[in-house]
Amino acid sequence: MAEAEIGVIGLGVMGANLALNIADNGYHVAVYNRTTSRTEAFAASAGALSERITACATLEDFVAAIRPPRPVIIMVKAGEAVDEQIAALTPLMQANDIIIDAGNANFRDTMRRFEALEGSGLTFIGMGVSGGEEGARHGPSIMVGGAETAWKRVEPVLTAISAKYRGEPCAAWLGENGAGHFVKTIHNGIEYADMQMIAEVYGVMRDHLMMDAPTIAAVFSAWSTGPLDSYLIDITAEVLKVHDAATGRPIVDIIVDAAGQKGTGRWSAIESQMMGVPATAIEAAVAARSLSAMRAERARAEKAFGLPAQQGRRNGQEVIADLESALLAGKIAAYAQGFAVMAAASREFGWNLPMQTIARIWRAGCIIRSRFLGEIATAFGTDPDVPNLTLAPAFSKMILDTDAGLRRIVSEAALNGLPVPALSSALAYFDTYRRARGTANLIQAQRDFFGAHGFARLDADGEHHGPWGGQG
Ligand code: NBP
Repeated sequence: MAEAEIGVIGLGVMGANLALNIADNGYHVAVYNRTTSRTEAFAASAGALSERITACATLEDFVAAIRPPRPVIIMVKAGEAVDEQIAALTPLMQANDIIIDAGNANFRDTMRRFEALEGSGLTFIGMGVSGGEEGARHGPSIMVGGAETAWKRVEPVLTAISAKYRGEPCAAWLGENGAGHFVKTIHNGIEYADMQMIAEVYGVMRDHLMMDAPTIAAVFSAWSTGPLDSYLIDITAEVLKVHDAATGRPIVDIIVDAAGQKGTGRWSAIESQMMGVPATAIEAAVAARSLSAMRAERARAEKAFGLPAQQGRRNGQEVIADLESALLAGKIAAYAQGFAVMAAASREFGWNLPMQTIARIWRAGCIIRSRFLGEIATAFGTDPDVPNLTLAPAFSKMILDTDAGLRRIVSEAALNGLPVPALSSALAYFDTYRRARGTANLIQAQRDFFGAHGFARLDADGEHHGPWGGQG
């Protein structure tokens, strides 16, 4: 008998926890996984929740177990696996059933899938989910893209399983087709920038102030009660405190310094470039992960060049105070960039993305959750069309209060050869953005010289060419 109200395909880290979360919220859920042994292991470990879980060995049984119209969440590896699942599922489903891709899809794939399913009678939703394993189990942040009518049909279950910020669900419909996956991509891009800037600040404390991991942990713990209060600062303090059982050393000291990446940060950088909206802190963070992965080359380069001589250092407490400011100023620039990219995409794809809602549903459940996002939500509530977060009065004040610290840290790091690519690109972004008269006049002259591209004059309308003496 079909008694499940919803189905989940894919019982990896995210799917399994999402299914348990759904069952925990009183819904009967059918589950299916490509490898049946994983389905069996999942069913065996579900405990009391197993009475609301129907574990299925075949897709046919899975579809038959769900009451029509069926909402089915696909939570498998992004990319081809999703296309394969949709292809296998489509012939088994019927009109009005809803397929929800909840993985980290590239929003361009999501757009393509919307088109492919158009006219099939099936409804498609592209849904970004953030919060990792813990979030999936106890409340993630959920970013939905698709028809608003489709959202309305699944809103009760999605809001039930989502994180709550002071009782408010962190799940929302953000716009048509690829909107949800686009916003999730930018969320991850911002997450890359946040993590990179935290790592840079850690590097200054470790390699310049020569602090050990537990001492650095105490600094992050102290910051977590101030304006930097966030999940990422909390877990940074936590991981820095942990010691390896085998060696007794802080575990961060024995972890290889090569970061992995699955693509969402890179997609954020690519999309920002495609739209001509700079996201320099995100780009720097993606590039830093790529450079981190080049360990053998870096070791060779250190052998070849050595490290720069230290230029002396200021009082440690002063540096630490500046690091806190630097992190906050850098964070403001990174979020300003991420939100500007979303605003541009919203215009390009006609999504009408609700910026305040995005900030609100990121306040809990997701990896970048923070006090800061509450302030962003307030800023967009006051002025939804502010062109750049730094121009919202509260953030203008915040960045003016902190940019001197960022400037001192970037200078000190440069003098001492400490790489702070995300922080320095955030500073360069702010300095470029705040300067009315830039240097692109020279670029325009160069372009006109070699390519007759023309330029605008400050003192006359129209397009002009320079008197380059025919040397262009
Ligand atoms: P896991 O690696 O834990 O699980 C992968 C799942 O994909 C398994 O169920 C696997 O089935 C299934 N799968 C694969 Br791989 N290839 C398949 C195919 N060709 N057909 C059908 N199923 C296939 O991944 P996860 O961490 O749960 O991530 C799932 C999605 O959620 C991804 O898009 C990921 O980017 C996204 N996400 C992850 C996180 C996170 O923190 N982990 C957070 C937010 C979003 P099998 O058992 O048969 O191999």
